Amino acid sequence: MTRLSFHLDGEAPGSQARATSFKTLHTQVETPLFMPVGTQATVKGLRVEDLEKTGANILLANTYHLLLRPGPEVFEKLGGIHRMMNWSGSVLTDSGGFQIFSLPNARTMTEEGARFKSYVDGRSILLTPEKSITTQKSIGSDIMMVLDQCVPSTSEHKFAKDAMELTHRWAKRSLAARGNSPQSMFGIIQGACFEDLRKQSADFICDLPFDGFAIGGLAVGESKQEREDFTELTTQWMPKDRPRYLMGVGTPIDLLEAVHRGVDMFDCIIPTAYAQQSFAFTTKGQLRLERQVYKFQDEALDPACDCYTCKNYSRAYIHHLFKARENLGAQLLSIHNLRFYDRLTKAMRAKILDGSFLSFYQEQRELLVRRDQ
Ligand code: PRF
Ligand code: ZN
Repeated sequence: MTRLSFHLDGEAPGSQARATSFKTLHTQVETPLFMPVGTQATVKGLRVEDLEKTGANILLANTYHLLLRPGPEVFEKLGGIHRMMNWSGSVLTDSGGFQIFSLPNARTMTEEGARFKSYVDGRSILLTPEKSITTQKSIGSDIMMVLDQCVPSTSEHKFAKDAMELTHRWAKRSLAARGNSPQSMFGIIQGACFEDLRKQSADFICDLPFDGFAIGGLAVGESKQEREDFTELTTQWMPKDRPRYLMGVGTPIDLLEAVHRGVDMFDCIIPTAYAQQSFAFTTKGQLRLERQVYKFQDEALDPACDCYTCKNYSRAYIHHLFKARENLGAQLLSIHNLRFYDRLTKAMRAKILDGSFLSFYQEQRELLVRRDQ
């Protein structure tokens, strides 16, 4: 059934954490896995060479943005996103469901799809489940996501239920639109912060022949505790024999908590977006390089890190770049942060496989939330 040759490599005693592996059209993937966000078919400021060195395996690109510009015809003409961006790893395309939800301007949702105005040229666009999938086929991603309706976590029951039911009907239409494409497709569970809806959605979506399953509609306004509780609730209703992906999450501590609750895959703008604001994640907590304390510090961001930035540059130099408003500062921090996320997920995998994940989890829970004073 699945196009991914999925394998469950190990489970952690005393935890829901798992190590899994599967194969996309381009790569062999091992989880836990973090996918850097390359919305516009580029991870901001990084060359593919830099990205490869961070250990990234799958990049996330956005159907919504790429549909509006450059458009599916360009991907078709140039032989798909991998060739166009010179990326030999895998690509997962998000469907546009989340972008529609976050649109500042008015959009109208109907049974048919979502209608909105293009931010590129003001044209009115109707994004249907079928249109999202045909666009993802043109882009040529390894993993396609179904079009869903994400609602705020604070939504009322009736509103969340209607959105969830629409998401279910759209999931079926997305599957039908896949045809015999060799690209994989993941379903998305919605249901906001209601236990009955999450259960209904997990049952409905996980009953369909998807290659993997995502938890959507979290990290959209609920507390950290709620997010963790709903993650744990939802994973228990998901099949063990396919990948589980928590969309749009999160900080290093969020990843640790979600892996402990049975999640395999993540994407988030945090490592690259925080880099723009001078934040670096390290094995000893978070640093904010803009701060004066770094002015004379000749050491690496994280002496335990093997990234290009840590091997070649001091905290003092990066501090200077931020003070001088030079782009290189954020680029160097993006490289470091992505390498940090990659090393964290690989460390979790090693600990799951050698049976020591639970003690690693307890130790890292303290370390990951520290900040520079
Ligand atoms: N749906 C889709 N993409 C997403 C989300 C969702 O619910 C989220 C929620 N955190 C992030 N990205 N399609
Ligand atoms: Zn580093």
